[in-house]
Amino acid sequence: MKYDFKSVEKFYQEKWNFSVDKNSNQEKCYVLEMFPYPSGKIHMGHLRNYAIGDVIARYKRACGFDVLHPIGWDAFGLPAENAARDNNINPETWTKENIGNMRMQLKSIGLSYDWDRELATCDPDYYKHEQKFFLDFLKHGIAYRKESWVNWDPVDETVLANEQVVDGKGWRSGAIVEKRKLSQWFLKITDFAEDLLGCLKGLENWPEKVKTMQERWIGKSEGATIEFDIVGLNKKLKIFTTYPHTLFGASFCAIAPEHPIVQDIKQQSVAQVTDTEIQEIMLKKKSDEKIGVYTGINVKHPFLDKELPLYIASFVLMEYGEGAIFGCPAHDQRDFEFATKYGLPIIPVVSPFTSDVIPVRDAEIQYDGSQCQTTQVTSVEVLKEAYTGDGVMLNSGFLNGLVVNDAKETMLKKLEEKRIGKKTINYRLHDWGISRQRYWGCPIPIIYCKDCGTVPVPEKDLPVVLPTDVEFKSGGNPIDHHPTWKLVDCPKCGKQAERETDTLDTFFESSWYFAAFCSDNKSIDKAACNRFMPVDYYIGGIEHAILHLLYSRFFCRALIKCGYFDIKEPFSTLITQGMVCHETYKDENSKWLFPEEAKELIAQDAKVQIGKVEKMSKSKKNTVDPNFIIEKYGADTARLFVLSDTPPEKDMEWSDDGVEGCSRYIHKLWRMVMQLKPIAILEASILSSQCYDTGIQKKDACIPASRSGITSNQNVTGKLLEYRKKIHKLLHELTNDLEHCRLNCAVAKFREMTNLIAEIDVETGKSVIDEGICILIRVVEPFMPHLAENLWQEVGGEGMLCMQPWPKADESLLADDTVTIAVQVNGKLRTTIKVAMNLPQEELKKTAIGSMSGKIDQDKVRAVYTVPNKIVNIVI
Ligand code: ANZ
Ligand code: ZN
Repeated sequence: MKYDFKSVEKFYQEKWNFSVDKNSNQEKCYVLEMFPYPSGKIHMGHLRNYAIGDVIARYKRACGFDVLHPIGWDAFGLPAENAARDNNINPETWTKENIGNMRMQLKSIGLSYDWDRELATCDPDYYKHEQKFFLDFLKHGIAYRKESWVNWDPVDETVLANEQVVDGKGWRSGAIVEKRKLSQWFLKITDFAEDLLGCLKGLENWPEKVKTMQERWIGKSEGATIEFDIVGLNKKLKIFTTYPHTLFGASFCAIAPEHPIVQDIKQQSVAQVTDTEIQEIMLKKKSDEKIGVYTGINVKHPFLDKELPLYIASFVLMEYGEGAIFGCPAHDQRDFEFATKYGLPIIPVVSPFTSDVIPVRDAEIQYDGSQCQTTQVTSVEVLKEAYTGDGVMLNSGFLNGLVVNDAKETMLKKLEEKRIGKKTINYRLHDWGISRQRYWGCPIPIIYCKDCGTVPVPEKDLPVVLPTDVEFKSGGNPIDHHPTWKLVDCPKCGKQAERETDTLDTFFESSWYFAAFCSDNKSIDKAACNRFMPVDYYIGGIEHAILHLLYSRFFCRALIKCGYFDIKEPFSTLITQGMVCHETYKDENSKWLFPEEAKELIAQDAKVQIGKVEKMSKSKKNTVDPNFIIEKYGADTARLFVLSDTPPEKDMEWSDDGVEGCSRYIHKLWRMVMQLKPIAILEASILSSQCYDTGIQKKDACIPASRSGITSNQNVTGKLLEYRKKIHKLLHELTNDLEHCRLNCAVAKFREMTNLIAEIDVETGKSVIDEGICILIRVVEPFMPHLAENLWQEVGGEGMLCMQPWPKADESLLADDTVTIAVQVNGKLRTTIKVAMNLPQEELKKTAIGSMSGKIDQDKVRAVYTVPNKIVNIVI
């Protein structure tokens, strides 16, 4: 007798159908895993992600919810274009082939998807909707075009988003990123910054970590904008500061290399800065090294009779605030390092409360003596780093003696009085640049006409479809090189005009796919969205904690503004699953080895260096192919392993022993049920027919496990009763674990339940075994659906197990059977005792008196009163 997982798995995969019932009147539950990029092969991370989602979806279905659990493909993007270039294959062909392969692999895992709703973002049927959104965004002032500096990847020949630049290099190509100025399309996400920030609080079921990351990304700062006069240039320099109170400590000003004023400065005869120097500074932008160059120009201090040198500095970012700062080295670490490097004065203006020592760096202190009071200086010490904390103001004229907060207020008032500054709220978040100079993306539906300017493609002409006959060898943007595609008649004047050849950032597609899944036709359908949105459980990697989630939240707001629907927050519960990790191996020559290669070498006694446990990655070869595991042990084993020992949100380590263990458990469970089958079969069929008749609705419709027609169970006593109680307790706890997505804990519970059932005496415990097995088969189904379905059939269950309701533990079996009783003597509490619930009165009295032995004289007891299960009062 052996469990033939191969044929069983295949059988049920062909049989299952999980189409959502959109006309159902049951409560909905929308379970979604972040959709994959069709790279061609699933990896362990996918398997873990989808297994987690599938357990939740299957569990919710059993609880009576109308579950929407769809899957699709995030199908646009650069790899398809690279493959096209390298292998001379059309990106669409490449993508569709990959999708075909990955669909097969997903099906072999037994995931309960509604395959009818499958979508691929590269289909014109999908992207035509986003071209319409774009036009609507344009109408509502959410999309706009502006000239802007962009990160240019010279190898991939494309614009990169800031977060695609890692250490100054392109995330994919690794090439040093350059700065270029281009006309680009943007979405006004900044209009929604306050709301996106404010609503984070309401996302109670999101990990704190993710919310903090989003909060930092939005980066709200309160401060001031201050205008400085530029000496010799009839212009003002605007700066943004969060430390306006430190203005008296300013010893220089600095601007970003892209700052427009650089052009004016270069015209000046006193200017000292060259283009090469500016380029050099630009390249150092993302590095820790702070370099700069004095422009030869100074600015006037707003309150002191002195000039501050104006620098161009690498650490001043054009994208933030005003792209300009005043530097106060004593109280800002970046300024401190910069000042130390370029020999600029360091003037302390905040003295920590904790010391009467005023930190001063050598004798460099420079201030206007008439305005600054120095009497507080009691001793002098060399300053080693910036002090950014609270304290009392000094060296600061009208601010002296104030604490930091008051000094901020006072300074703000003064700036406003003098009309040289004002209170400002600044966000780190900037508008979302969506133009990409790539082929394999959604065309932006815009036409440029010499006479009419920028003309939106009329709605009736949508979709603007990508050309298929493109050539990738020459680099750059292939659509732009296409001989005819961009030539078009102007929709306004009819003269020849040109199409926009940029395509949309692929984050555009992933910002609304969850809404498209709600409707039958991949569009945004208000009624369908109202039925299924928001996503109740969204599961995916932490790498999407910022951009994808923020863009999706923004998109919902933008779509609301355009009248598409009413859902502001797309994801109720967010689960960010941890990574799958594996030991790493190298051979004698320090070349990475696959685990299989390492094993073989070790078997041959060859030298293998065993390295750290790290995230599975192709580059380190520490990967295990899920297909191989499924092939060898079956999908249920693969699923069970990635769900077993680690909470979903934690990193897990791959272990061959662990997989073997899961496989053994599956075979053991199968054998156990097969052996007990002759006992279980009759009663199980009673259970199943009862489930069917209950007309299940919503979660409270779960059938009580004990209402299974197994009347004899009501009379079991002694050891058998203990088993029943334990089984029901485990069921209760396991259900609770699933409610809180503690999937690994749930696994532990059903494994314990399996061991318990195996212990029960088959002669006397028939009915308890029967009930136990029925419960067990039902609760393992979300985890090991194939095995569970098979066992369900074997014990005579009717229909598909995955459609059966979730069992409900019998409350009466859960109750604790001991109670704590207060023992009083003459009405005063003296001790407590634990006794069996409903202990007969006489026994209770005896135990209570016994508990006081040595403390009271038993002969003197005059009376004993009891309140059942609560109090015993001894009167002496
Ligand atoms: C003067 C100052 C003195 C500052 C001091 C800090 C401490 P957060 O809090 O992140 O908003 N800053 C402003 N614009 C900048 C830019 N474009 N590039 C780089 N740095 C910039 O940071 C605000 C602070 O960052 C501002 O406050 C400014 O330096 C700097 F003792 O102004 B502060
Ligand atoms: Zn025209």
